[in-house]
Amino acid sequence: MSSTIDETASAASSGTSATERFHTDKSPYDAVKDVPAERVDALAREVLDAVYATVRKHKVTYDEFNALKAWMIGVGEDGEWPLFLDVWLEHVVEDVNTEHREGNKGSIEGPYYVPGAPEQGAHGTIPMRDGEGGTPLAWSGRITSTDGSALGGAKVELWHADADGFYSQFAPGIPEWNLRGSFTTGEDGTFEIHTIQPAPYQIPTDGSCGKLIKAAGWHAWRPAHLHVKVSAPGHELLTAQLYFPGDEHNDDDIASAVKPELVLDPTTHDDGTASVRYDFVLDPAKG
Ligand code: MBD
Ligand code: FE
Repeated sequence: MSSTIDETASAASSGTSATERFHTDKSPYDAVKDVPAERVDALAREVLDAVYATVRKHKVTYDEFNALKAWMIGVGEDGEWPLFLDVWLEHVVEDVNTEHREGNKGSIEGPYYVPGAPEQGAHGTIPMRDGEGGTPLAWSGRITSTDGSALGGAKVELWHADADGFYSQFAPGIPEWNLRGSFTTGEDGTFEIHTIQPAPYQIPTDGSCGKLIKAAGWHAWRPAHLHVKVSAPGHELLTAQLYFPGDEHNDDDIASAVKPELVLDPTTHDDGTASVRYDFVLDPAKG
């Protein structure tokens, strides 16, 4: 099973899917139109000033300048701008946008979210294949507001890689909604989700992001992680990831997206399954 997927999963397929996904979901051109000119001017100028300082400091050569041009052209051709930006830039954007929160602060979304995952109710099993690999995981939790009140009708959208590290809709050969589900809390704010533990994830190494990683002597790994979007009426949307203790990449995530409060504390049982409790606190929306 994993060898079939290995042969066909590629940077080109997951990069192109992520780029198409972005066009579908994020109305990127409207967003560009809506950024005020003063912000564009200040941000573009300061980023360029930082680049000029680096060029002068290191006396960048024409070979290096042309390597950069060729590489940037390649990132576009591979559809890997979403991957590049989510791996190397999103974590700091996420930080500054959630630092005011009293509830959960969250983590990056990454390139592989798809809206509209099938609804499973308050207690349910995420869509998965017969014999889906990986340790079965039962996750129960409760969603409250910062004042402690239970949030009934709150949503947990969960998506994650399979035990081989592949995401449905971005690697070929996996059912459309595999390991993607939406759960809605009962009146008391609780939910219980049955899924499997995902594997550590290596970002595609055969595309332009992989070229950068190889050329710089970095590694391509993210620790195993569960992605969630948690939402409730009148509250700020929480985008987060949850991690597993002891993963060797918790301390050197290529995407710099691990926070200690997001590491789960699961219990392993004699039958080889695991269970965990993890709750969310949402901030009321401002204004
Ligand atoms: C992922 O699965 C991911 O979560 C991020 C942030 C980047 C690449 C792949
Ligand atoms: Fe991910």
